[in-house]
Amino acid sequence: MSDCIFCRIVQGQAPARILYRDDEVTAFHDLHPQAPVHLLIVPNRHIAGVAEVGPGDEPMLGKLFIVARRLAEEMDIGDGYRLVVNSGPLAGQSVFHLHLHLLGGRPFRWPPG
Ligand code: DGP
Repeated sequence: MSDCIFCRIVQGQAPARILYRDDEVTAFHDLHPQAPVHLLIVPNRHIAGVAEVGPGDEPMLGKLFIVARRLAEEMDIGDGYRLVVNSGPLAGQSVFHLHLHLLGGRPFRWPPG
């Protein structure tokens, strides 16, 4: 989708600090980091969010987690990190292209705000 910022990043049409890319997913630094490490892992194909995932998406969804785990180790935060998916505006989703936040490098509280 040409008006989707994450599609534009995936397609190399918008700048981002990309850390990982394959034929299914792309990972890059969040523009507004909420922790010393704050990465976003996104499917290359446009999917607006969790509400749109369905049968057939299992490999891609699994890949998001495998890439997150690998990047957490590479970023030296493997001892403790948080994975977040905001689904819908009420939960704070602001970019409507599915993404997994990988946050680390500081302690996190529970419950989240
Ligand atoms: P969410 O609120 O869960 O939809 O998270 C969207 C995240 O995307 C938010 O942490 C900020 C980040 N973000 C928004 N626009 C850009 C952008 O143009 N580039 C990058 N790298 N991150 C962005």
